[in-house]
Amino acid sequence: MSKIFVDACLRKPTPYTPVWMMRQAGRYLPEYMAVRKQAGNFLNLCHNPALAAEVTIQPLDIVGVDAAILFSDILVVPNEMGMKLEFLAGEGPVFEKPVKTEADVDALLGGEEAANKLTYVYDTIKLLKEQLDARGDEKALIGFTGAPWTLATYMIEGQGTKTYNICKKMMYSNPTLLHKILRKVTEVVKLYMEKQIQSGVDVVQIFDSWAAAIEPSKYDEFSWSYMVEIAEYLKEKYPHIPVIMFPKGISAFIERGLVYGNFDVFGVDWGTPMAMAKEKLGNKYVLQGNMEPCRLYDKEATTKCVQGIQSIMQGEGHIFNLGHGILPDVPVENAIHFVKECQRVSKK
Ligand code: 1CP
Repeated sequence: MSKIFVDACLRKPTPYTPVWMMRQAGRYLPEYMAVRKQAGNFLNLCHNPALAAEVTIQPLDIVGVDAAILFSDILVVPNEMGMKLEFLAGEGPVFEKPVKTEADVDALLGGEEAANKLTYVYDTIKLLKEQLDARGDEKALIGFTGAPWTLATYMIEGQGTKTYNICKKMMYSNPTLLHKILRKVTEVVKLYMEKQIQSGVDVVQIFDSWAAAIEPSKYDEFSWSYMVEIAEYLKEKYPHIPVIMFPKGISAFIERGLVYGNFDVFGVDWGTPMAMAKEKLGNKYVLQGNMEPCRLYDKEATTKCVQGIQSIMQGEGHIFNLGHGILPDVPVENAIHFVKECQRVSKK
């Protein structure tokens, strides 16, 4: 039996349109909170393969999604390149010493040396593969990375930012230094994704969550070209593994920068009309998305949106998802409702 999610990524026929949710393993689930408490904190949870595997599987059983996404975080990569990282309660990730100079970049571990430090991620994947195979329900496992640009925003700013002023100052006044950072991260990410594939993930997704921070004329240069390079490296070596690209917030220039590249699925954010994405990209890529995550607060609003997306995509070249991550205060029963509705309205 083949996995419905993998089939959909490769545009093969499926009995219904598969569905998963970005950030599906997380704080809206009381079961997740219990395991995080047991781990002590978020990073300990990422470092503990048995517990990370447990929370990866939770949404399969509780919410009924068709694919599991590896439980980890995009920021383990710069962390293992040598940047000390903490997740502060209520504030999010903080790097103790942001990258400011060429010497700071040179001091970071690169390539194999950094990728080899992420053994706890590969161990989690191996454990998950065993557990998913034993279940026999053919749910796929998605591996992931942050895009080099999105990772660089945290490395340069030291934390989440609303203005991106420190990295944009670098973009315009010292682009060579920004490229040096992006190049070093790209080389680690290529090997990191390759090792995730070798450990057993079925599909990989590249999250460019902060794509919209870059002005359209600079997007290719500072983000998309690096993402495409990673995708092409992986597709050349592992053509059977689908690659999903998720550049969030670029609907204004979706067709310009994004009609090339060797990958399989394009993640559509909630600000992009699905009909427009279909018209511009639907012949080339399977589209994933794109319900506005806050619709999950209301079941009727959810059903309406799911029906609307279905009427556009009609079960062809589509994967249901949210247009960004689920928020922590969404009732679990509403998430279950979303998943059931996607599976119901698309049933062939
Ligand atoms: O308190 C907690 O338990 C930590 C909350 C949390 C969780 C559950 C963080 C902190 N990361 C995660 C897990 C996570 N992060 C996953 C797991 C799998 C799943 O989706 O279920 C994934 C794929 C990520 C990816 C991630 N981390 C992204 C890209 C996706 C997106 O949502 O745009 C980003 C930007 C991060 C950074 C991050 N991690 C955590 C926080 C609070 C942040 C900062 C977000 C910000 O700057 O606004």
